[in-house]
Amino acid sequence: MRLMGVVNVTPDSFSDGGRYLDPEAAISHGEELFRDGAEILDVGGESTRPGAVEVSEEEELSRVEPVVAGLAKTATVSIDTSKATVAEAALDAGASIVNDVTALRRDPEVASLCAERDAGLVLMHMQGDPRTMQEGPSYDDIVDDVKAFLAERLEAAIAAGVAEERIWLDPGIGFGKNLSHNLELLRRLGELRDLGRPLVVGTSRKSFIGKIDGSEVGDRLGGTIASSVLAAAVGADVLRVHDVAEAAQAMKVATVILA
Ligand code: HH2
Repeated sequence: MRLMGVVNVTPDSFSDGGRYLDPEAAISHGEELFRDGAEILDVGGESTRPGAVEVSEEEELSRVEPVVAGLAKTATVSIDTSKATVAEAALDAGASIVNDVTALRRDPEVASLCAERDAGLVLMHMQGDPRTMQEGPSYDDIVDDVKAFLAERLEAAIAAGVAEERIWLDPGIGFGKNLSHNLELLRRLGELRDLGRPLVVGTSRKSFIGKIDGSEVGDRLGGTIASSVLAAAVGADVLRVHDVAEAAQAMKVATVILA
């Protein structure tokens, strides 16, 4: 089990927007997450929360580049972007994984870039796009549909030259899903193991937790931990979290109990 710590260099991320917009603040936050147990630091310069506005390439680049450069000295860095230009600059600055929440649909060049540079690639499921994704999401069977999508995107990435062993898959908790979709995906996560690739799962502070207990975004640590530990128990390999110290402790205790 690996932890991916979230480093958002944005003014508007749903849970920590504006806190780490200054590169120095973002770097020291990432270093703290590394000390707390994050093996991977996921640096992002564009929010994907429902209704988020897109930022220009230049703006996104100027946010993430110094932070990637600063953190790549310490940890494995992934760049949370769906733009090949931003991904390329981040790889140049020392990142080694591209985390594309659009799974190559926004910019297919991301695949050839990862192939050329032998970079890791995270392909995530999302129904619709961040502007519209929460407007009545619907599926025949949430797990079968997500699985078919990820299988198709995995094939597309391989066809574009990305080595299969470099690809991780993510069901995209909260991306074009209602509460029962999110819960069913987490419950039946193990079915996605048939795809044969490591699974990344991000439940951290997400609104499905608030829908269960009415909690505000800053008060969802318990729900984050519960859902992360259960996701790990049913097959997640990488947990993408904001609160790395707490997730690391929870995982350590869960692992020792189950050993
Ligand atoms: N969730 C968010 C962003 N990127 N990437 C992957 N692979 N999986 C996720 O579940 C995922 C992701 C949303 O969280 P956050 O980065 O905190 O918010 P924002 O998009 O508002 O910056």
